[in-house]
Amino acid sequence: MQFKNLIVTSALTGLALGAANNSTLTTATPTVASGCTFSDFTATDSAQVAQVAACETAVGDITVQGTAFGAIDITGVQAIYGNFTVQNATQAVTLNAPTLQIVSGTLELNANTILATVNFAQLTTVDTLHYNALPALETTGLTTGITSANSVIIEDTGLTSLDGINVFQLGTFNVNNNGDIESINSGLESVTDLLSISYNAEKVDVVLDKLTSANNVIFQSVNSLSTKNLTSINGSLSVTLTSLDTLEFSLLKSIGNSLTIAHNDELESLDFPVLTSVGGAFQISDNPLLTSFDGFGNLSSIGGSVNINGTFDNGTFSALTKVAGGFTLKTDGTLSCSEFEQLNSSGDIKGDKYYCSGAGGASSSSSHKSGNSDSGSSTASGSSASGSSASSTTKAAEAPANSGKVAAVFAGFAAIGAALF
Ligand SMILES: *[C@@H]1O[C@H](CO)[C@@H](O)[C@H](O)[C@H]1NC(C)=O
Ligand SMILES: *[C@@H]1O[C@H](CO)[C@@H](O)[C@H](O)[C@H]1NC(C)=O
Ligand SMILES: *[C@@H]1O[C@H](CO)[C@@H](O)[C@H](O)[C@H]1NC(C)=O
Ligand SMILES: *[C@@H]1O[C@H](CO)[C@@H](O)[C@H](O)[C@H]1NC(C)=O
Ligand SMILES: *[C@@H]1O[C@H](CO)[C@@H](O)[C@H](O)[C@H]1NC(C)=O
Ligand SMILES: *[C@@H]1O[C@H](CO)[C@@H](O)[C@H](O)[C@H]1NC(C)=O
Ligand SMILES: *[C@@H]1O[C@H](CO)[C@@H](O)[C@H](O)[C@H]1NC(C)=O
Ligand SMILES: *[C@@H]1O[C@H](CO)[C@@H](O)[C@H](O)[C@H]1NC(C)=O
Ligand SMILES: *[C@@H]1O[C@H](CO)[C@@H](O)[C@H](O)[C@H]1NC(C)=O
Ligand SMILES: CC(=O)N[C@H]1CO[C@H](CO)[C@@H](O)[C@@H]1O
Repeated sequence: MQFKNLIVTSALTGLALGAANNSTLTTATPTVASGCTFSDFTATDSAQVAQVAACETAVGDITVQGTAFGAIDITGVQAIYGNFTVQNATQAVTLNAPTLQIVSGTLELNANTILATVNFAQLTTVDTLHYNALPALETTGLTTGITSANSVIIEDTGLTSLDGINVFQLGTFNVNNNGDIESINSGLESVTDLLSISYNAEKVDVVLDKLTSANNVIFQSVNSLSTKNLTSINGSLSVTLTSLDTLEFSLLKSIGNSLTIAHNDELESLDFPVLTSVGGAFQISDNPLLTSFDGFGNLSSIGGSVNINGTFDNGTFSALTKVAGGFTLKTDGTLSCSEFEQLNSSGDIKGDKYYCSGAGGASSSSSHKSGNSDSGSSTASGSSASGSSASSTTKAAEAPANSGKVAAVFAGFAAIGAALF
Protein backbone atom coordinates (compact mmCIF):
# COMPACT_ATOMS: atom_id res chain seq x y z
CA MET A 1 0.00 0.00 0.00
CA GLN A 2 2.75 2.42 0.95
CA PHE A 3 4.56 1.61 -2.25
CA LYS A 4 1.46 2.10 -4.33
CA ASN A 5 0.74 5.49 -2.81
CA LEU A 6 4.29 6.58 -3.42
CA ILE A 7 4.01 5.74 -7.08
CA VAL A 8 0.70 7.49 -7.45
CA THR A 9 1.98 10.61 -5.72
CA SER A 10 5.12 10.84 -7.80
CA ALA A 11 3.22 10.25 -11.01
CA LEU A 12 0.85 13.05 -10.12
CA THR A 13 3.65 15.40 -9.15
CA GLY A 14 5.45 14.75 -12.40
CA LEU A 15 2.33 15.46 -14.32
CA ALA A 16 1.52 18.63 -12.46
CA LEU A 17 5.02 19.98 -12.99
CA GLY A 18 5.04 18.92 -16.56
CA ALA A 19 2.01 19.49 -18.62
CA ALA A 20 -1.12 19.44 -16.59
CA ASN A 21 -3.78 21.89 -17.48
CA ASN A 22 -6.75 20.10 -16.13
CA SER A 23 -7.16 20.39 -12.42
CA THR A 24 -9.96 17.84 -12.34
CA LEU A 25 -7.65 15.15 -13.54
CA THR A 26 -4.46 16.17 -11.83
CA THR A 27 -5.47 16.95 -8.29
CA ALA A 28 -7.81 14.02 -7.85
CA THR A 29 -6.08 11.06 -6.23
CA PRO A 30 -6.82 8.09 -8.41
CA THR A 31 -8.53 5.17 -6.82
CA VAL A 32 -6.52 2.18 -7.83
CA ALA A 33 -8.34 -1.11 -7.75
CA SER A 34 -6.46 -4.16 -6.61
CA GLY A 35 -4.44 -5.63 -9.43
CA CYS A 36 -4.09 -2.24 -11.11
CA THR A 37 -0.66 -1.32 -9.91
CA PHE A 38 1.83 -2.57 -12.45
CA SER A 39 5.57 -2.68 -12.31
CA ASP A 40 7.26 -2.76 -15.71
CA PHE A 41 4.42 -4.90 -16.96
CA THR A 42 4.69 -6.35 -20.46
CA ALA A 43 1.59 -7.85 -22.01
CA THR A 44 2.29 -10.32 -24.76
CA ASP A 45 -1.10 -12.00 -24.99
CA SER A 46 -4.73 -10.91 -24.90
CA ALA A 47 -5.32 -12.17 -21.37
CA GLN A 48 -2.59 -9.87 -20.11
CA VAL A 49 -4.07 -6.96 -22.05
CA ALA A 50 -7.43 -7.78 -20.45
CA GLN A 51 -5.76 -7.48 -17.04
CA VAL A 52 -4.93 -3.88 -17.90
CA ALA A 53 -8.34 -3.25 -19.47
CA ALA A 54 -10.01 -4.24 -16.20
CA CYS A 55 -8.55 -1.14 -14.57
CA GLU A 56 -10.28 2.20 -14.78
CA THR A 57 -7.04 3.65 -13.45
CA ALA A 58 -3.74 1.85 -13.89
CA VAL A 59 -0.50 2.81 -12.24
CA GLY A 60 2.90 1.83 -13.58
CA ASP A 61 4.68 1.39 -16.88
CA ILE A 62 2.80 -0.88 -19.25
CA THR A 63 4.07 -2.27 -22.54
CA VAL A 64 2.09 -4.28 -25.05
CA GLN A 65 4.17 -6.10 -27.61
CA GLY A 66 4.45 -9.19 -29.75
CA THR A 67 2.57 -11.01 -32.44
CA ALA A 68 -0.29 -12.47 -30.40
CA PHE A 69 -2.90 -9.84 -31.29
CA GLY A 70 -4.74 -8.58 -34.32
CA ALA A 71 -6.58 -6.12 -32.12
CA ILE A 72 -5.56 -4.51 -28.86
CA ASP A 73 -8.42 -3.32 -26.74
CA ILE A 74 -8.19 -1.45 -23.46
CA THR A 75 -11.73 -0.12 -23.40
CA GLY A 76 -12.53 0.81 -19.79
CA VAL A 77 -9.13 2.27 -18.94
CA GLN A 78 -9.43 6.00 -18.25
CA ALA A 79 -6.07 6.88 -16.81
CA ILE A 80 -2.59 5.44 -16.84
CA TYR A 81 -0.17 6.93 -14.35
CA GLY A 82 3.07 5.84 -15.97
CA ASN A 83 4.19 5.07 -19.53
CA PHE A 84 2.05 3.19 -21.99
CA THR A 85 3.89 1.63 -24.92
CA VAL A 86 2.64 -0.49 -27.76
CA GLN A 87 5.64 -1.73 -29.68
CA ASN A 88 6.47 -4.34 -32.22
CA ALA A 89 2.89 -5.56 -32.22
CA THR A 90 3.38 -6.54 -35.81
CA GLN A 91 0.07 -8.35 -36.25
CA ALA A 92 -2.08 -5.65 -34.66
CA VAL A 93 -4.40 -3.81 -37.02
CA THR A 94 -6.38 -1.89 -34.41
CA LEU A 95 -5.71 -0.28 -31.07
CA ASN A 96 -8.89 0.59 -29.25
CA ALA A 97 -8.66 2.87 -26.20
CA PRO A 98 -11.88 4.87 -26.45
CA THR A 99 -12.12 5.71 -22.74
CA LEU A 100 -8.50 6.67 -22.16
CA GLN A 101 -8.17 10.30 -21.09
CA ILE A 102 -4.73 10.60 -19.58
CA VAL A 103 -1.29 9.02 -19.73
CA SER A 104 0.93 10.76 -17.25
CA GLY A 105 4.17 9.57 -18.85
CA THR A 106 5.05 8.73 -22.43
CA LEU A 107 2.42 7.29 -24.73
CA GLU A 108 4.42 5.55 -27.39
CA LEU A 109 3.34 3.59 -30.43
CA ASN A 110 6.43 2.15 -32.05
CA ALA A 111 7.12 -0.26 -34.89
CA ASN A 112 3.58 -1.56 -35.28
CA THR A 113 3.86 -2.21 -38.96
CA ILE A 114 0.25 -2.91 -39.96
CA LEU A 115 -1.53 -0.86 -37.31
CA ALA A 116 -4.18 1.01 -39.31
CA THR A 117 -6.74 2.25 -36.78
CA VAL A 118 -6.17 3.86 -33.44
CA ASN A 119 -9.00 5.04 -31.25
CA PHE A 120 -7.98 7.61 -28.63
CA ALA A 121 -11.39 9.28 -28.76
CA GLN A 122 -11.19 10.94 -25.32
CA LEU A 123 -7.46 11.32 -24.85
CA THR A 124 -6.57 14.87 -23.81
CA THR A 125 -3.51 14.64 -21.59
CA VAL A 126 -0.09 13.07 -22.00
CA ASP A 127 3.40 14.05 -21.02
CA THR A 128 4.92 12.86 -24.31
CA LEU A 129 3.08 11.55 -27.33
CA HIS A 130 5.39 9.60 -29.59
CA TYR A 131 4.26 7.89 -32.79
CA ASN A 132 7.11 6.15 -34.59
CA ALA A 133 7.32 3.67 -37.46
CA LEU A 134 3.60 3.26 -38.10
CA PRO A 135 3.47 3.03 -41.89
CA ALA A 136 -0.18 1.91 -42.09
CA LEU A 137 -1.60 4.56 -39.77
CA GLU A 138 -3.33 7.35 -41.71
CA THR A 139 -5.12 9.22 -38.91
CA THR A 140 -4.09 10.01 -35.37
CA GLY A 141 -7.26 8.71 -33.71
CA LEU A 142 -7.31 11.77 -31.47
CA THR A 143 -10.96 12.75 -31.66
CA THR A 144 -11.19 15.13 -28.72
CA GLY A 145 -7.59 16.08 -29.25
CA ILE A 146 -4.61 16.56 -26.99
CA THR A 147 -4.96 19.71 -24.92
CA SER A 148 -2.12 19.15 -22.50
CA ALA A 149 1.32 17.75 -23.29
CA ASN A 150 5.01 18.51 -23.06
CA SER A 151 6.27 16.87 -26.22
CA VAL A 152 4.74 15.60 -29.41
CA ILE A 153 6.95 13.56 -31.72
CA ILE A 154 5.48 12.09 -34.88
CA GLU A 155 7.88 10.24 -37.17
CA ASP A 156 7.77 7.73 -39.93
CA THR A 157 4.01 7.29 -40.01
CA GLY A 158 1.48 6.95 -42.80
CA LEU A 159 -0.49 9.95 -41.52
CA THR A 160 -2.00 12.10 -44.25
CA SER A 161 -2.64 15.02 -41.95
CA LEU A 162 -1.81 15.91 -38.41
CA ASP A 163 -4.62 17.20 -36.31
CA GLY A 164 -5.83 16.71 -32.78
CA ILE A 165 -2.81 18.50 -31.33
CA ASN A 166 -4.57 21.41 -29.66
CA VAL A 167 -1.98 22.26 -27.08
CA PHE A 168 -1.23 25.80 -26.12
CA GLN A 169 2.44 25.25 -25.31
CA LEU A 170 4.88 22.44 -26.01
CA GLY A 171 8.53 21.82 -25.24
CA THR A 172 9.09 19.80 -28.38
CA PHE A 173 7.00 19.52 -31.53
CA ASN A 174 8.87 17.31 -33.96
CA VAL A 175 7.22 15.97 -37.09
CA ASN A 176 9.59 14.21 -39.45
CA ASN A 177 9.77 11.60 -42.20
CA ASN A 178 6.02 11.21 -42.66
CA GLY A 179 5.96 10.59 -46.39
CA ASP A 180 2.22 11.02 -46.94
CA ILE A 181 1.45 13.97 -44.74
CA GLU A 182 -0.17 16.80 -46.67
CA SER A 183 -1.04 19.24 -43.96
CA ILE A 184 0.10 20.18 -40.52
CA ASN A 185 -2.19 22.64 -38.87
CA SER A 186 -1.84 23.39 -35.21
CA GLY A 187 -3.09 25.95 -32.75
CA LEU A 188 0.22 25.89 -30.86
CA GLU A 189 1.14 29.25 -29.39
CA SER A 190 4.58 28.54 -28.02
CA VAL A 191 7.28 25.88 -28.38
CA THR A 192 9.94 26.26 -25.74
CA ASP A 193 12.61 23.86 -26.94
CA LEU A 194 12.44 22.52 -30.48
CA LEU A 195 9.99 22.99 -33.32
CA SER A 196 11.08 20.81 -36.19
CA ILE A 197 9.14 19.92 -39.31
CA SER A 198 11.49 18.00 -41.56
CA TYR A 199 11.50 15.61 -44.47
CA ASN A 200 7.82 14.90 -44.63
CA ALA A 201 6.01 14.69 -47.96
CA GLU A 202 7.29 17.45 -50.21
CA LYS A 203 3.76 18.72 -50.60
CA VAL A 204 3.22 19.36 -46.90
CA ASP A 205 1.48 22.62 -46.08
CA VAL A 206 2.28 23.95 -42.63
CA VAL A 207 -0.03 26.34 -40.83
CA LEU A 208 1.03 27.56 -37.40
CA ASP A 209 -0.82 30.84 -37.31
CA LYS A 210 -1.25 30.98 -33.54
CA LEU A 211 2.43 30.47 -32.85
CA THR A 212 3.92 33.59 -31.31
CA SER A 213 7.13 32.42 -29.68
CA ALA A 214 9.56 29.59 -30.26
CA ASN A 215 13.08 28.55 -29.42
CA ASN A 216 14.91 26.52 -32.07
CA VAL A 217 12.98 26.18 -35.31
CA ILE A 218 13.72 23.92 -38.28
CA PHE A 219 11.63 23.82 -41.44
CA GLN A 220 12.98 21.38 -43.98
CA SER A 221 11.24 20.21 -47.15
CA VAL A 222 7.95 22.02 -46.71
CA ASN A 223 5.72 23.20 -49.54
CA SER A 224 4.09 26.15 -47.84
CA LEU A 225 4.44 27.82 -44.51
CA SER A 226 2.25 30.20 -42.60
CA THR A 227 3.46 31.62 -39.31
CA LYS A 228 1.54 34.86 -39.28
CA ASN A 229 1.83 35.49 -35.54
CA LEU A 230 5.42 34.50 -34.88
CA THR A 231 7.13 37.42 -33.17
CA SER A 232 10.18 35.94 -31.51
CA ILE A 233 12.53 33.05 -32.01
CA ASN A 234 14.87 32.71 -29.05
CA GLY A 235 17.17 30.18 -30.68
CA SER A 236 17.95 29.56 -34.35
CA LEU A 237 15.76 29.53 -37.44
CA SER A 238 16.68 27.25 -40.30
CA VAL A 239 14.72 27.01 -43.55
CA THR A 240 16.29 24.56 -45.95
CA LEU A 241 15.46 22.32 -48.91
CA THR A 242 11.91 23.66 -49.14
CA SER A 243 9.84 24.35 -52.24
CA LEU A 244 8.61 27.71 -50.92
CA ASP A 245 8.62 30.53 -53.44
CA THR A 246 8.36 33.20 -50.82
CA LEU A 247 9.48 33.20 -47.24
CA GLU A 248 7.55 35.59 -45.09
CA PHE A 249 7.77 36.26 -41.37
CA SER A 250 5.73 39.40 -41.15
CA LEU A 251 5.80 39.90 -37.35
CA LEU A 252 9.16 38.36 -36.49
CA LYS A 253 11.17 40.89 -34.50
CA SER A 254 14.15 38.92 -33.29
CA ILE A 255 16.08 35.71 -33.72
CA GLY A 256 18.23 34.88 -30.70
CA ASN A 257 20.79 32.81 -32.53
CA SER A 258 21.42 32.07 -36.19
CA LEU A 259 19.32 32.43 -39.32
CA THR A 260 19.93 29.97 -42.15
CA ILE A 261 18.11 30.04 -45.47
CA ALA A 262 19.70 27.51 -47.81
CA HIS A 263 19.02 25.13 -50.69
CA ASN A 264 15.50 26.32 -51.37
CA ASP A 265 15.22 25.64 -55.07
CA GLU A 266 12.13 27.70 -55.77
CA LEU A 267 12.63 30.58 -53.39
CA GLU A 268 12.19 33.95 -55.10
CA SER A 269 11.61 36.41 -52.31
CA LEU A 270 12.22 37.07 -48.65
CA ASP A 271 10.14 39.23 -46.38
CA PHE A 272 11.25 39.93 -42.82
CA PRO A 273 9.94 43.50 -42.51
CA VAL A 274 10.26 43.98 -38.75
CA LEU A 275 13.24 41.77 -37.96
CA THR A 276 15.71 43.94 -36.08
CA SER A 277 18.25 41.50 -34.71
CA VAL A 278 19.83 38.16 -35.42
CA GLY A 279 21.90 37.06 -32.43
CA GLY A 280 24.12 34.60 -34.28
CA ALA A 281 25.20 33.88 -37.83
CA PHE A 282 23.29 35.09 -40.86
CA GLN A 283 23.40 32.79 -43.85
CA ILE A 284 21.60 32.89 -47.19
CA SER A 285 23.08 30.40 -49.60
CA ASP A 286 22.38 28.19 -52.58
CA ASN A 287 18.87 29.39 -53.35
CA PRO A 288 19.12 29.38 -57.16
CA LEU A 289 16.09 31.57 -58.01
CA LEU A 290 16.59 34.15 -55.28
CA THR A 291 17.75 37.36 -56.96
CA SER A 292 17.26 39.75 -54.07
CA PHE A 293 17.88 39.83 -50.36
CA ASP A 294 15.98 43.01 -49.87
CA GLY A 295 13.38 42.27 -47.26
CA PHE A 296 15.47 42.94 -44.15
CA GLY A 297 14.71 46.65 -44.02
CA ASN A 298 14.78 46.92 -40.23
CA LEU A 299 17.67 44.57 -39.50
CA SER A 300 20.17 46.55 -37.49
CA SER A 301 22.31 44.00 -35.71
CA ILE A 302 23.84 40.62 -36.50
CA GLY A 303 25.63 38.91 -33.62
CA GLY A 304 27.65 36.47 -35.74
CA SER A 305 29.08 36.39 -39.22
CA VAL A 306 27.34 37.03 -42.52
CA ASN A 307 27.57 34.52 -45.34
CA ILE A 308 25.58 35.17 -48.48
CA ASN A 309 25.91 33.69 -51.94
CA GLY A 310 23.77 33.47 -55.03
CA THR A 311 22.77 35.31 -58.17
CA PHE A 312 21.66 38.60 -56.68
CA ASP A 313 20.67 41.66 -58.65
CA ASN A 314 19.38 43.47 -55.60
CA GLY A 315 20.14 43.35 -51.95
CA THR A 316 20.59 45.89 -49.24
CA PHE A 317 20.69 46.16 -45.49
CA SER A 318 19.55 49.72 -45.07
CA ALA A 319 19.33 49.62 -41.27
CA LEU A 320 22.35 47.46 -40.50
CA THR A 321 24.84 49.05 -38.13
CA LYS A 322 26.56 46.09 -36.54
CA VAL A 323 27.93 42.75 -37.69
CA ALA A 324 29.86 41.12 -34.88
CA GLY A 325 31.53 38.54 -37.09
CA GLY A 326 33.02 38.60 -40.58
CA PHE A 327 31.23 39.35 -43.81
CA THR A 328 31.27 37.25 -46.96
CA LEU A 329 29.09 37.99 -49.96
CA LYS A 330 29.42 36.32 -53.36
CA THR A 331 27.04 37.17 -56.14
CA ASP A 332 27.25 36.48 -59.84
CA GLY A 333 24.25 38.76 -60.49
CA THR A 334 24.29 42.50 -61.16
CA LEU A 335 24.50 43.55 -57.52
CA SER A 336 27.64 45.51 -56.77
CA CYS A 337 29.66 45.56 -53.59
CA SER A 338 29.73 49.29 -53.05
CA GLU A 339 27.16 49.40 -50.28
CA PHE A 340 28.90 46.68 -48.34
CA GLU A 341 32.30 48.24 -48.78
CA GLN A 342 30.85 51.30 -47.13
CA LEU A 343 29.51 49.16 -44.31
CA ASN A 344 32.99 47.70 -43.90
CA SER A 345 34.87 50.96 -44.07
CA SER A 346 32.57 52.65 -41.61
CA GLY A 347 33.59 50.00 -39.09
CA ASP A 348 30.23 48.29 -38.75
CA ILE A 349 31.72 44.88 -39.52
CA LYS A 350 33.57 43.87 -36.39
CA GLY A 351 34.89 40.51 -37.55
CA ASP A 352 38.30 40.06 -39.09
CA LYS A 353 37.20 39.02 -42.51
CA TYR A 354 35.55 41.10 -45.20
CA TYR A 355 35.02 39.60 -48.64
CA CYS A 356 32.70 40.73 -51.36
CA SER A 357 32.59 39.67 -54.95
CA GLY A 358 29.91 41.27 -57.08
CA ALA A 359 29.28 43.06 -60.36
CA GLY A 360 32.23 45.42 -59.97
CA GLY A 361 34.73 42.69 -59.10
CA ALA A 362 35.94 41.31 -55.81
CA SER A 363 37.42 42.96 -52.77
CA SER A 364 38.54 41.42 -49.58
CA SER A 365 40.52 42.03 -46.49
CA SER A 366 41.41 39.92 -43.58
CA SER A 367 43.09 41.60 -40.71
CA HIS A 368 43.20 41.80 -36.99
CA LYS A 369 41.30 44.97 -36.43
CA SER A 370 42.31 46.83 -33.31
CA GLY A 371 39.92 46.63 -30.43
CA ASN A 372 38.33 43.43 -31.65
CA SER A 373 39.25 40.13 -30.24
CA ASP A 374 38.07 37.35 -32.52
CA SER A 375 37.43 35.10 -29.57
CA GLY A 376 35.25 37.57 -27.72
CA SER A 377 32.12 36.03 -26.34
CA SER A 378 29.47 37.26 -28.72
CA THR A 379 31.70 36.81 -31.77
CA ALA A 380 32.65 33.35 -30.64
CA SER A 381 29.10 32.20 -30.26
CA GLY A 382 28.26 33.72 -33.60
CA SER A 383 31.08 32.04 -35.42
CA SER A 384 30.45 28.69 -33.83
CA ALA A 385 26.84 28.88 -34.95
CA SER A 386 28.07 29.81 -38.40
CA GLY A 387 30.39 26.83 -38.53
CA SER A 388 27.68 24.45 -37.56
CA SER A 389 25.12 25.72 -40.00
CA ALA A 390 27.67 25.59 -42.76
CA SER A 391 28.49 21.99 -42.00
CA SER A 392 24.80 21.11 -41.75
CA THR A 393 24.03 22.47 -45.19
CA THR A 394 27.08 20.75 -46.62
CA LYS A 395 25.82 17.43 -45.34
CA ALA A 396 22.32 18.14 -46.58
CA ALA A 397 23.76 18.95 -49.98
CA GLU A 398 25.77 15.74 -50.10
CA ALA A 399 22.70 13.75 -49.20
CA PRO A 400 20.06 14.00 -51.90
CA ALA A 401 16.67 14.94 -50.53
CA ASN A 402 15.30 11.42 -50.61
CA SER A 403 18.07 8.95 -49.96
CA GLY A 404 19.82 10.93 -47.27
CA LYS A 405 16.90 11.89 -45.10
CA VAL A 406 18.10 10.50 -41.84
CA ALA A 407 21.65 11.79 -42.18
CA ALA A 408 20.41 15.25 -43.01
CA VAL A 409 17.93 15.28 -40.16
CA PHE A 410 20.76 14.42 -37.80
CA ALA A 411 22.83 17.16 -39.36
CA GLY A 412 20.00 19.56 -38.60
CA PHE A 413 19.93 18.49 -34.99
CA ALA A 414 23.71 18.71 -34.79
CA ALA A 415 23.50 22.26 -36.02
CA ILE A 416 20.93 23.15 -33.38
CA GLY A 417 22.93 21.37 -30.70
CA ALA A 418 26.06 23.24 -31.65
CA ALA A 419 24.24 26.52 -31.87
CA LEU A 420 23.08 26.14 -28.30
CA PHE A 421 26.60 26.31 -26.95
C1 LIG B 1 -4.44 26.19 -19.26
O1 LIG B 1 -5.50 26.59 -20.09
C2 LIG B 1 -5.89 27.92 -19.93
C3 LIG B 1 -7.11 28.20 -20.80
O2 LIG B 1 -7.52 27.07 -21.47
C4 LIG B 1 -4.71 28.82 -20.30
O3 LIG B 1 -5.06 30.18 -20.10
C5 LIG B 1 -3.54 28.47 -19.41
O4 LIG B 1 -2.42 29.27 -19.76
C6 LIG B 1 -3.19 27.02 -19.56
N1 LIG B 1 -2.11 26.67 -18.67
C7 LIG B 1 -1.05 25.98 -19.08
C8 LIG B 1 -0.03 25.68 -18.04
O5 LIG B 1 -0.92 25.61 -20.24
C1 LIG C 1 -10.80 18.18 -17.31
O1 LIG C 1 -11.16 16.81 -17.42
C2 LIG C 1 -12.49 16.52 -17.09
C3 LIG C 1 -12.67 15.02 -17.13
O2 LIG C 1 -12.28 14.56 -18.38
C4 LIG C 1 -13.41 17.24 -18.05
O3 LIG C 1 -14.74 17.00 -17.72
C5 LIG C 1 -13.12 18.72 -17.98
O4 LIG C 1 -13.88 19.38 -18.94
C6 LIG C 1 -11.66 19.01 -18.22
N1 LIG C 1 -11.38 20.42 -18.00
C7 LIG C 1 -10.66 21.15 -18.83
C8 LIG C 1 -10.46 22.57 -18.43
O5 LIG C 1 -10.17 20.70 -19.87
C1 LIG D 1 8.90 6.43 -19.40
O1 LIG D 1 9.44 6.60 -20.71
C2 LIG D 1 10.48 7.54 -20.78
C3 LIG D 1 10.91 7.72 -22.20
O2 LIG D 1 10.09 7.10 -23.10
C4 LIG D 1 11.63 7.07 -19.95
O3 LIG D 1 12.67 8.03 -19.98
C5 LIG D 1 11.17 6.87 -18.53
O4 LIG D 1 12.23 6.32 -17.78
C6 LIG D 1 9.97 5.95 -18.47
N1 LIG D 1 9.49 5.93 -17.12
C7 LIG D 1 9.72 4.94 -16.35
C8 LIG D 1 9.20 5.07 -14.95
O5 LIG D 1 10.30 3.95 -16.76
C1 LIG E 1 10.08 -7.54 -32.95
O1 LIG E 1 9.45 -8.76 -33.27
C2 LIG E 1 10.23 -9.64 -34.05
C3 LIG E 1 9.38 -10.85 -34.42
O2 LIG E 1 8.55 -11.21 -33.37
C4 LIG E 1 11.46 -10.03 -33.26
O3 LIG E 1 12.28 -10.87 -34.02
C5 LIG E 1 12.22 -8.77 -32.87
O4 LIG E 1 13.32 -9.09 -32.06
C6 LIG E 1 11.33 -7.80 -32.13
N1 LIG E 1 12.05 -6.56 -31.92
C7 LIG E 1 12.00 -5.91 -30.75
C8 LIG E 1 12.75 -4.64 -30.68
O5 LIG E 1 11.34 -6.31 -29.80
C1 LIG F 1 -2.65 35.88 -33.57
O1 LIG F 1 -2.75 35.84 -32.16
C2 LIG F 1 -3.85 36.57 -31.66
C3 LIG F 1 -3.76 36.54 -30.15
O2 LIG F 1 -3.57 35.23 -29.71
C4 LIG F 1 -5.15 35.97 -32.17
O3 LIG F 1 -6.24 36.72 -31.73
C5 LIG F 1 -5.13 35.96 -33.69
O4 LIG F 1 -6.28 35.30 -34.17
C6 LIG F 1 -3.89 35.26 -34.19
N1 LIG F 1 -3.81 35.37 -35.62
C7 LIG F 1 -3.99 34.34 -36.42
C8 LIG F 1 -3.79 34.61 -37.88
O5 LIG F 1 -4.26 33.23 -36.00
C1 LIG G 1 11.83 33.45 -25.31
O1 LIG G 1 12.49 34.35 -24.43
C2 LIG G 1 11.61 35.23 -23.76
C3 LIG G 1 12.46 36.20 -23.00
O2 LIG G 1 13.48 35.53 -22.31
C4 LIG G 1 10.67 34.43 -22.87
O3 LIG G 1 9.77 35.29 -22.23
C5 LIG G 1 9.90 33.46 -23.73
O4 LIG G 1 9.11 32.63 -22.93
C6 LIG G 1 10.85 32.58 -24.54
N1 LIG G 1 10.06 31.80 -25.45
C7 LIG G 1 10.32 30.53 -25.70
C8 LIG G 1 9.40 29.85 -26.62
O5 LIG G 1 11.27 29.93 -25.21
C1 LIG H 1 27.46 29.26 -50.48
O1 LIG H 1 27.77 29.35 -49.09
C2 LIG H 1 27.67 28.12 -48.38
C3 LIG H 1 27.88 28.42 -46.92
O2 LIG H 1 28.96 29.23 -46.71
C4 LIG H 1 28.67 27.15 -48.97
O3 LIG H 1 28.58 25.93 -48.26
C5 LIG H 1 28.36 26.92 -50.42
O4 LIG H 1 29.34 26.06 -50.98
C6 LIG H 1 28.36 28.24 -51.16
N1 LIG H 1 27.86 28.00 -52.50
C7 LIG H 1 28.45 28.55 -53.56
C8 LIG H 1 27.83 28.23 -54.88
O5 LIG H 1 29.44 29.28 -53.46
C1 LIG I 1 10.34 48.70 -40.16
O1 LIG I 1 9.36 48.35 -39.19
C2 LIG I 1 8.27 49.24 -39.12
C3 LIG I 1 7.35 48.76 -38.03
O2 LIG I 1 8.09 48.47 -36.88
C4 LIG I 1 7.53 49.30 -40.43
O3 LIG I 1 6.49 50.25 -40.36
C5 LIG I 1 8.49 49.67 -41.54
O4 LIG I 1 7.84 49.57 -42.79
C6 LIG I 1 9.70 48.73 -41.54
N1 LIG I 1 10.66 49.17 -42.51
C7 LIG I 1 11.00 48.44 -43.56
C8 LIG I 1 12.02 49.04 -44.46
O5 LIG I 1 10.51 47.35 -43.78
C1 LIG J 1 37.47 46.87 -44.60
O1 LIG J 1 37.65 47.83 -43.58
C2 LIG J 1 38.94 47.84 -42.99
C3 LIG J 1 38.95 48.92 -41.95
O2 LIG J 1 37.97 48.69 -40.99
C4 LIG J 1 40.00 48.12 -44.03
O3 LIG J 1 41.28 48.01 -43.43
C5 LIG J 1 39.89 47.15 -45.16
O4 LIG J 1 40.77 47.49 -46.19
C6 LIG J 1 38.47 47.15 -45.72
N1 LIG J 1 38.38 46.14 -46.73
C7 LIG J 1 38.00 46.38 -47.94
C8 LIG J 1 38.04 45.24 -48.90
O5 LIG J 1 37.65 47.49 -48.29
C1 LIG K 1 12.78 45.11 -56.47
C2 LIG K 1 13.94 45.93 -56.96
O1 LIG K 1 14.45 46.76 -56.26
N1 LIG K 1 14.34 45.65 -58.17
C3 LIG K 1 15.47 46.32 -58.74
C4 LIG K 1 16.63 45.37 -58.86
O2 LIG K 1 17.71 45.98 -59.53
C5 LIG K 1 17.40 46.39 -60.84
C6 LIG K 1 18.67 46.95 -61.43
O3 LIG K 1 19.75 46.10 -61.20
C7 LIG K 1 16.30 47.41 -60.81
O4 LIG K 1 15.95 47.77 -62.12
C8 LIG K 1 15.10 46.84 -60.10
O5 LIG K 1 14.12 47.82 -59.95
